Amino acid sequence: MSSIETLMDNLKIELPSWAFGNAGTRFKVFGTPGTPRTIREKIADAATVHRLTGLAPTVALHIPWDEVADYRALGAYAEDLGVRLGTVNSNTFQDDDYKFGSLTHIDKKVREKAIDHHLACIEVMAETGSTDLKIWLADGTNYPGQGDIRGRQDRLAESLATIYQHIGEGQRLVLEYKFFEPATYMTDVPDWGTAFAQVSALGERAMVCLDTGHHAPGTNIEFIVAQLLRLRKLGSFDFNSRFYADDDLIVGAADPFQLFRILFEVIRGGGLDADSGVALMLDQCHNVEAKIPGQIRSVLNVQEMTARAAMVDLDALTEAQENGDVLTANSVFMDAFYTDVRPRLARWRAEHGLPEDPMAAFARSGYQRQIEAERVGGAQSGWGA
Ligand code: AOS
Ligand code: ZN
Ligand code: ZN
Repeated sequence: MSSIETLMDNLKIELPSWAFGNAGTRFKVFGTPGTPRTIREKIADAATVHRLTGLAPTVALHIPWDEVADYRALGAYAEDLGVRLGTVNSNTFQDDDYKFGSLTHIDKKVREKAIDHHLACIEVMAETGSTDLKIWLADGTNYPGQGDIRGRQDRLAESLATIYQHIGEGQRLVLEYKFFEPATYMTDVPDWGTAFAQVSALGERAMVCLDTGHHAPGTNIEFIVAQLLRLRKLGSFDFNSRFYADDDLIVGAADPFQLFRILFEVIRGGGLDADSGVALMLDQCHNVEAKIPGQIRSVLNVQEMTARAAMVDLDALTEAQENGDVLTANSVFMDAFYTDVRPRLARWRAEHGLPEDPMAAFARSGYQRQIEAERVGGAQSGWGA
């Protein structure tokens, strides 16, 4: 493993545009002063996170939430602020036509509409220079017998194949899985195995997205990480944390040790190597906490756990594993987890012209006061709509 500082130099975390909008639950969306009204304002907030942390050079878009007339101009605007546009996320879950599914729908016309939406997203990618099309589907059924499970898989495969034909050189289709919600009996892409089977049938440029909030409680997520990396099909992460459902809380907030274990497997599997192609993205909403500091905290949490994971003494670990020395192996692992890397990361930031404490620097910057004065009537993230 390379030195921690080199790892930090190369660590890039993509921010979701929707994290900066108002979000909520089905009970209430709380408005926040200073919330962005446009995608440009969301990008400005994301650029602020990058300026203070040096960790977040790209922003993911969600279409149509972030739809604009001129994507090239949007890309140029982002670059002026020091960031670039990243993954394009499709949306086939907020249209009446998709009540019974989108890419899996029994009606060919609805499937074609959903496919066309993805082709439009690929056109956006050509304008923005984005490499990844990320697909999360709300498709599924609520009652046993409601749909033909097998038929829906077959239609999904067919629809994905049509979309994949339009994925250009240097672009990727990334399929996200989730075992529940909004469908309650079954979802059409419930698990990594289904996502893997579907993308494997497409080709080399189709990959799996692992959202850390999309598994049953108790699932060993780091095992899935190791397996997908082994199979060269781990395209990206949607990082967040959860206590109960798909809570989309700040990554590392609920279970820092789980994040450590995941990042250890990412490093172990070459997922942070320059050519790995594993995109680290956040997929979070900030319902009650401040959004920009929420994103700053999130990228710092990923950075901190990456550094701790990189501190595992691999020689000592391998020796203990080979000797069947269970307790030594475990304590080598835990020693790294318990190491406080914060002073070392503060030094890394100082050496890179960044504030040693980005949270405090944001609080001091006056940025929040300025946006509260300038922005009146902030927009919902798509989730709060
Ligand atoms: C939904 O639960 C998924 O996590 C999605 O990834 C997401 O929140 C967004 O639609 C981005 O695709
Ligand atoms: Zn997600
Ligand atoms: Zn989710």
